[in-house]
Amino acid sequence: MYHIYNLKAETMPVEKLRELQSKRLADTVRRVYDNVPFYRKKIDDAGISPADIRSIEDLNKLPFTVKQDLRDNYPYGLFAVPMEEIVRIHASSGTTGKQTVVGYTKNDIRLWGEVMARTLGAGGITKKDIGHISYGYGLFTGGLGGHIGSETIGCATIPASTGNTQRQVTILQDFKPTFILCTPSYALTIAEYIEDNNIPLDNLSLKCGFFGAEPWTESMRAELERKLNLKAYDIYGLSEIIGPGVGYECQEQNGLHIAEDHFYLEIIDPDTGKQMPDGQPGEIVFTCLTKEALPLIRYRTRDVGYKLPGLCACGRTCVRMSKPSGRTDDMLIIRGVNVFPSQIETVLMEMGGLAPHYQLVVEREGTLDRLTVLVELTEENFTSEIRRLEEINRKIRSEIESVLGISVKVKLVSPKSIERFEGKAVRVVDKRNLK
Ligand code: DLL
Repeated sequence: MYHIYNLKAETMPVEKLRELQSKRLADTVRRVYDNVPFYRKKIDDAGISPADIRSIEDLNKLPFTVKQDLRDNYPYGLFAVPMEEIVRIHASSGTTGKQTVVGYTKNDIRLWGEVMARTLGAGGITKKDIGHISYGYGLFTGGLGGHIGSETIGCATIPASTGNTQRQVTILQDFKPTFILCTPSYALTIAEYIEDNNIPLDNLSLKCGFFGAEPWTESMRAELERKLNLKAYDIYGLSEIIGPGVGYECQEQNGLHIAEDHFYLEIIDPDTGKQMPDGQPGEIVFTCLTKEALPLIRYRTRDVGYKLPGLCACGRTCVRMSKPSGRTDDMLIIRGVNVFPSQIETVLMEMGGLAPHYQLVVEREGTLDRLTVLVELTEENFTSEIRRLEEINRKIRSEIESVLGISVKVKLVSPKSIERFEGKAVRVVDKRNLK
């Protein structure tokens, strides 16, 4: 049996859903036009008026919003309500420039609780469960987002936050949480600690984990499920839209259901802005249909994914999206070839016998880009025998080269030498200084 937190909303007939989205879109556009000078100007410049937006089909008449727009209006310029209505501020720090600042009204916080409760509910969580939240608490939305979902369902909620893996593992053993939330890379660190300290998996009571905030592959899922003896669900979201809770997997583990009564999904060709057909990858774009404080219109996420065709066996009617394969700005262009770190992760994990820790270093030699893949050996295959090491190196190189179609350098490093991350992992070190 599939567990569904909000049966009415999540299984609404598609026609009714479109009606609801249409009404909500028209309301939102009117609201941003009246309250956000930036949107008023953008809509005027596009030669349209809020009255032209009557149905969700009219969405493509509206201009896109990009991250730079948030920066240009830093910190509060895109808020659609007066500051006295704001009850929470979060921010996400990108790799460049100022933080992206986001705000929530009381209703937005309630909405966050609702969509995060749907997310956890989709993994079968009920109020009888105990939740261990190991995303960072703070300006990052992971910790408090997971927290509010768990409390909204009525679970006993442990605000463990990140760090101090030994203490995390003690809590896992003693407090007996039945589900955990953290980044997939931190889940691996926890799994590694458990393995290194010979802690029997029977000491843990975890049924499932909700992993997200960074891209991860199906092979990583298999690894986490095996090492932690749980079901690993992908969860997706971004601060600008609400935080975690935008997309979530159900027990089918086949695509992320989008809470599209609140966040409307489009997949576009990043060059032309045109809609991509189902199944074809492109840039993920969201429109907030009910947010009060920061209702972004056609926000270009720079994440890459595609819509899955057809309905899911679980009965939810909302659209499903693929696991995001990466960000357009994480995508490396090496000698003209597009490379996502996730492609390399898949190769390494499918080869077996390698630690799931890796890093990509990009350098420029003269006019040529060189990609070096640092791969961590496990204790089992760590050896001083040069011939054996060369053999492993050659095998990894040829696998990666056949998938990417470009030559790469592979550097084997000793076990545990690649940095471990408590939050989002840093997979790419780009030393090219492109700007
Ligand atoms: O990472 C919100 C979040 C917290 C999602 C906890 C899931 C769990 P930001 O810090 O604003 O918000 O970063 C958003 O992270 O645009 C993606 O590039 C990436 N991302 C988030 N979830 C996934 C995922 C949070 N499941 C950015 N798969 C997004 C791949 C993800 N990338």
